[in-house]
Amino acid sequence: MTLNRMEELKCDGTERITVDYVKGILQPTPTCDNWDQIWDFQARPDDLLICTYPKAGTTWTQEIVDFILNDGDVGRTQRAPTHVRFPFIEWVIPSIGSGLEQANAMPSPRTLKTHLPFQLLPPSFLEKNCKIIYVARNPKDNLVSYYHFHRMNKALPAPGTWEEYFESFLTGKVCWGSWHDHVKGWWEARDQHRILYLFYEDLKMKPKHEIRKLGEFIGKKLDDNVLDKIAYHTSFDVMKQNPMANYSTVPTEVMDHSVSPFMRKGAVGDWRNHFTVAQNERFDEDYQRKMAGTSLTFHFQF
Ligand code: PPS
Repeated sequence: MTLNRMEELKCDGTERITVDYVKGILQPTPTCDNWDQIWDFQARPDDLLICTYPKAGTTWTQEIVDFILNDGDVGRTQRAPTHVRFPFIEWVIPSIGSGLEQANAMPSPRTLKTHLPFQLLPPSFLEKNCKIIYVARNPKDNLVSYYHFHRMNKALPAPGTWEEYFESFLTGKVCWGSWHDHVKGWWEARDQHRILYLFYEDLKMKPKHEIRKLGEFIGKKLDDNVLDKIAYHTSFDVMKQNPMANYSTVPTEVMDHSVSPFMRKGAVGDWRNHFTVAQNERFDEDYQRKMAGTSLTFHFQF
């Protein structure tokens, strides 16, 4: 199966999107077609950017950040769906619009989202010294979540079988490229820029501690009442029921939650329900090789 220009079809609601490469990184074709404008994106000094490899806990972090910025006010965080509150700068769905247009029209201070690897981050974010929050998730759960997301989201190519997708992920032949390169690239950059590097598993294990850390980075002191409120409203079960945070407002022709809900399991260790013993061994051997020499470590289960 070749992923490049796999289907010469637009995402018009019935067919899958096509993919192509930007500087060696696989991207949806509309992103490739708009790459010059995305690269030239003009950040503003008070922009707050949330950056992740896809399915690492972006939406969860966006919800927490919005709650912090709005002092725990539920009504204000429910003013619009996540993708409106946080323009996704490299995202273009021909039938819906582009994150770039949305971001350019947004008044400051802006909250933005990207999945770009560090080397593809529009340079303006670093030139303007913007605050960036990076969230990483252990790759086994990240892979499983991404696989199910491909199944339900027509704005990504069809994943193929589980076995095929497993290989695509390991070889980095998925949109936004290799997980290993992504997490390492941002990890190495964190000390040179205003980057807060967080982990999905920490958010899960000690949510209030991580929410407080986010508050400090953003510059908001949170009292215990607000902290409790944010932890409650950003828990998996509550977010799953919140139409402004669970992507149910996206047309079914793009995201079909009956195939797999966006808010699927929200767990650490679900990979054990998917990986065979042989796949796990192959994954671990590949992981040791690709992650050798980095100080990054992950929790794969509790
Ligand atoms: S995306 O499409 O890249 O923006 O997706 P992203 O938001 O990064 O990842 C979606 C996964 O995060 C889970 N999620 C949560 N887990 C725990 N707690 C909360 N509050 C929460 N919100 C979202 C979501 O369920 C997806 O993971 P899986 O494993 O598929 O359930």
